[in-house]
Amino acid sequence: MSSSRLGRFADKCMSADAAAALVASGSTVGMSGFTGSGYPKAVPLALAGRIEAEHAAGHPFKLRVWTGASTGPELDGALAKADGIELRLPYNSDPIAREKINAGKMDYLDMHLSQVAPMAWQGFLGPLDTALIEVSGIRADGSLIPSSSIGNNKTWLDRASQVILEVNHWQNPALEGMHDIYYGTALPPHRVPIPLIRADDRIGEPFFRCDPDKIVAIVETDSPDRNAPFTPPDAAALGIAGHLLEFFRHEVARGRLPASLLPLQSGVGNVANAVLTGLIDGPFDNMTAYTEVIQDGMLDLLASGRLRMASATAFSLSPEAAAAVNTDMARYRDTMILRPQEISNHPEIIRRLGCLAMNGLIEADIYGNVNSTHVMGSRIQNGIGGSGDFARNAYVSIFMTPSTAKGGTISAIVPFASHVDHIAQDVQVLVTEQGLADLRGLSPKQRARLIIARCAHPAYRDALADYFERAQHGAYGLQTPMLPAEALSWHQRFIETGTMRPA
Ligand code: 0RQ
Repeated sequence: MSSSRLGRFADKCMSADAAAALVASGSTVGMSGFTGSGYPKAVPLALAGRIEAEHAAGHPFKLRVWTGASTGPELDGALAKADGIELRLPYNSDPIAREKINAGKMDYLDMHLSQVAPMAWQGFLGPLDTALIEVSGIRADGSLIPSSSIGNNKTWLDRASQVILEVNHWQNPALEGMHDIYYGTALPPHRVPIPLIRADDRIGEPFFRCDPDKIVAIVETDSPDRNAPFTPPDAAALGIAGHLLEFFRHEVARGRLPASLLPLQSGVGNVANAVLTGLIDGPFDNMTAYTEVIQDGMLDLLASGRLRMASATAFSLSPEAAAAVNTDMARYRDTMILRPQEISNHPEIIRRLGCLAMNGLIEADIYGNVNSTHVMGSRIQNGIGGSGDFARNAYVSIFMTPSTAKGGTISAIVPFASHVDHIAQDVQVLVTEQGLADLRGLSPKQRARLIIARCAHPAYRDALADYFERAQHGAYGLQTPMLPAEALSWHQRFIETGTMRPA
């Protein structure tokens, strides 16, 4: 394997096992990785092997693992399977880790992605012992060429006591120059405005700075990023995309959006992908994206010429699209910018640019509160991710979902959300394959009527209308009507039923 990407640090080169031996039990490791791209692929596997061996010998061994967002099976899956994670932040979508979290075997801090780096600097998360970062190369001057995601890498490199680098030869050298690492953030009272006025502004430098004295190991790898393939859009996804395109057309016709729209933000998943693909056939040109992840649909939109450029913090591509981009990186490089997630998701910038935020959900209630994270109120699915950063600050905050889940047996529209991530004020447009509800300027009761009529599946519409009707005429038919099951506070239940007793 060529060592030309190792700069002057070739003597720090070692095996993944030797690097894993430098990580102490009980320590905190800040790893690279964001939605299946740019995560370290060899050292976490070696750590998992070491942890299993320690456990077999009767020695406890756990780590606190911080990343950008979700990663790949070689990191979250392997470490969770080995029962090696004491605490995980800020986002997870790995199925093994999800089971351990819900079983109470792993603590999980589900955070707004824009707040992770500032909170690390504020010190609330505790000290960071090791930064374990995938890069695509090391330059002669010691600066680091980032990989296919940026996430929190800048902060981990700055904050950690020691640094382990994985140099991944699979990543295309043409990635060099695509990144924009901004070093101007500070904590109050020293914060200044972030000088990013348009989605394609470059405000930083293309490389990470790194104190050479902190680098204790370099491990060479040659492994692809791993993301799940996208399934072709189904009828529900196409229906949602159709309603949304009609909405955008209408907003342009009314003069409320420019003809090139405003910078797009799109969440992950098949519905989001279908919407992006749908925009290829729409009338909008010269579009931009200011978002977290560049997924397949975004790439197709760039290739079509409809999208002029995309700013994000990571790729989130299917294996086929990742291979295609990797082969043709020089062509894509000038139309994409990858930034730290504290910038890609920064509330100040999202508000200034006026992003059009489009995110998925688990359930929405008839008043427009959205649950993005917890199935039946207590079981974590993934996490809030960047949806809160964008929903609160967007120009138009859109949530989209098929109207039913689990083969039609569950309505995605419910009387009251079992867990609320996004309050009604942060949910301006709700779309299902049934239709679109524009909730801007509407009171709770007006919202309820529109959501039931436009978004609910016909199989659940009557039951929801019946709930709303009875709630309006019941004891809790107030500003936000509810039946007693939802309306009674803990105190009232205690008093009225006597079923909740203090210990
Ligand atoms: O479960 O995989 O077991 O079948 O939830 O649902 O329909 O595949 O939809 O991939 O768009 O995910 C909210 C999870 C939607 C996602 C969520 C079950 C369903 C399935 C997934 P199975 P679908 P999607 C940018 C922004 C938060 C983070 C975010 C998400 C599984 O969009 O994680 O927005 N959002 N980040 O069956 C029971 C319901 C259900 C349900 C869905 N009502 N009841 N199960 N499911 N609705 C990205 C980042 O921040 C990185």
